[in-house]
Amino acid sequence: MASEKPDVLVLGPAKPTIIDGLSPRFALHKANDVTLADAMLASLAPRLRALAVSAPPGRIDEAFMARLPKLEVISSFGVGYDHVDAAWAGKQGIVVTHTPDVLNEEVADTAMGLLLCTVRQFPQADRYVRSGAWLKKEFPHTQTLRDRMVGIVGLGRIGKAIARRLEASNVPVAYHGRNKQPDVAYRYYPDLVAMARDVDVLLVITPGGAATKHLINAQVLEALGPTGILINVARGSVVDEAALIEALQKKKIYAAGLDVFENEPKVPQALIDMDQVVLLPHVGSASVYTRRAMDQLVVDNLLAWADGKPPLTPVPETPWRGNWRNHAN
Ligand code: NAP
Ligand code: 8YV
Repeated sequence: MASEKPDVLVLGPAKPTIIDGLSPRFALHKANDVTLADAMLASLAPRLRALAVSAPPGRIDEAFMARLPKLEVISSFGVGYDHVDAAWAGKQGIVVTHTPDVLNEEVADTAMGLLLCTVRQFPQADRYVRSGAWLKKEFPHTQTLRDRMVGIVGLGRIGKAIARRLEASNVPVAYHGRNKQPDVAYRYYPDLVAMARDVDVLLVITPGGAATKHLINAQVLEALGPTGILINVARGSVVDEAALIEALQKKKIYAAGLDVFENEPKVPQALIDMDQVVLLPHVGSASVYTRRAMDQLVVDNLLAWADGKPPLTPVPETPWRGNWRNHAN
């Protein structure tokens, strides 16, 4: 029997902040991924108007959304929403929301940590102490940030938070994106290969998806050169992983620090085997504090929807047009 409360399908793990925040107002239905949601859709689809995505649960594509004729809102966890076909949703009047800004500082901290670990080899130094090698000789001296310029690929909300940290560390910054930003003093490179040639570190923090797929390819890595370092905190899809492995193996670049991978959580053995690579398991935003703020924003966007108010953080492809599709309040 249909409940008085509006139905919400929660796709992904049942996180306490999301479940506790939504339960008082909504009748929740939970499925860990889109495949498991399948079985529920037969009965839910005709009346379901809202999805909460608590972690990327597989692709929320046209085929999935088209089965939900009443769908009005998808409140998705994470600033990146490459798992949702937002362009298609926008054309149907479905609003997609995400969780920008609340994670900027955390991800920027992670990017700086990963950069320092890669340049100064802190994980390798930690392993050195634990293995007892220090008892025999001093840890070899490392590369430094002192003589390096960093080229940020994607100077958006998070990119700017990273740039501020680099400025505070007296590290010169340049950036590449599709557009020159009028209020930004860092040098702009419309040509990514030209920037790769001029800088010593490429730090990638663009969105994922088709538009950025393999933006960092063999040519860019070649231009970065044998002393160059690649840091990727964006999406695995942005870097051609096979080309990166080859560039590292053939010493065409010096080192890499990676938080994201093409086929997560699978990391190619070739990367695991290389000592000049620092690997993190996609932990850019993964502190208890920041993840809670992201979860809360998932909740708050749905509460806004339930109250007939504008979404707090819609994605650009689904801008607020003044009313919710099918809304009856
Ligand atoms: P944002 O504010 O939208 O910034 C994205 C930047 O990328 C913009 O400066 C944009 O500049 C540039 N860009 C977009 N498409 C591009 C393209 N095709 N080629 C070159 N540059 C392009 O996004 P944000 O909030 O900073 O987040 C950025 C991304 O970081 C997310 O989408 C997500 O994929 C990733 N992320 C990863 C983690 C993690 O845990 N590792 C955590 C959070 C976010 P133009 O428009 O001028 O091109
Ligand atoms: C999350 C992220 O780790 O916000 C993003 O785009 O990549 C991260 O903050 C990711 O959404 C977890 O699935």
